[in-house]
Amino acid sequence: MISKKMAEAINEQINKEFFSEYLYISMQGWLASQSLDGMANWMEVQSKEEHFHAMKLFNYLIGRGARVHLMAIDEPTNDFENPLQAFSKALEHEKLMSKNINELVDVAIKENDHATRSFLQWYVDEQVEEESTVERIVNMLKMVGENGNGIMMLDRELATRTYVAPADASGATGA
Ligand code: OFO
Repeated sequence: MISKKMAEAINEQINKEFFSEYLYISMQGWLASQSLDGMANWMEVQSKEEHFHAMKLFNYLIGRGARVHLMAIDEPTNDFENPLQAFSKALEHEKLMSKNINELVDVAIKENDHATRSFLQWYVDEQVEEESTVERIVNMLKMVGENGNGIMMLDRELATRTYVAPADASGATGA
């Protein structure tokens, strides 16, 4: 049986993952309002990944015999000055999520919960990938600056991203 402290910490992380989903949907909406449909698509896929992250934790808690306690989701930022600002905020957010995951691992270590420690490794690895993917986009946006052609080319590239449910579903439903 999972400890009360560990279950509470995972419940909080579920809320943070749902907030991430919400934040990326808000960025999707703003980018779509700027006719940057490729970037909006990228954010939509990102939001689905966050939904998966939340549900994977949700299913893990249930599998360990704990109760899931869903909490209110905070309102995300809805307006951005430009695509660079939106993606920079996404990068800042992913760095915060990496910190949250590390803190969750710290709880698992303190609670001597090897099963949760092992389960969380997937998130540790996922965060490394997420940070580097968003950082690449931020760097490209910095490179193109105000150049309309460059923005359009990047928008076209980001239109190709598709959502693929991770193979290691651990009982979570993908989308
Ligand atoms: Fe992109 O963060 Fe979830 O874990």
